[in-house]
Amino acid sequence: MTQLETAMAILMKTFDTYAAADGNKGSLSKGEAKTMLEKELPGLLKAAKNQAEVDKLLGGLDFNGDSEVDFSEFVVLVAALTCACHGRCKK
Ligand SMILES: [Ca+2]
Ligand SMILES: [Ca+2]
Repeated sequence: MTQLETAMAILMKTFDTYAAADGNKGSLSKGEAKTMLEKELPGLLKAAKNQAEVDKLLGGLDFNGDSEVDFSEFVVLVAALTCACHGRCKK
């Protein structure tokens, strides 16, 4: 596989790993999303100063407001973070 294909496979595997915790593999519940952030994006959580900001971050993930984070919502988060990081790295 190419590097990009590998990156895509890792994204899918990461989502599936955390989404399966409550038996519903199709989406991340709030709790699963929080665990995923703690384990996979600790730097992002550290940047959030308090619980309210963490909640806002988790709420912001759920674009369609169904209280679950599905794969497309997860990918949008990763893409947004990647863009932010890419912009910062270029400067
Ligand atoms: Ca789930
Ligand atoms: Ca959702």
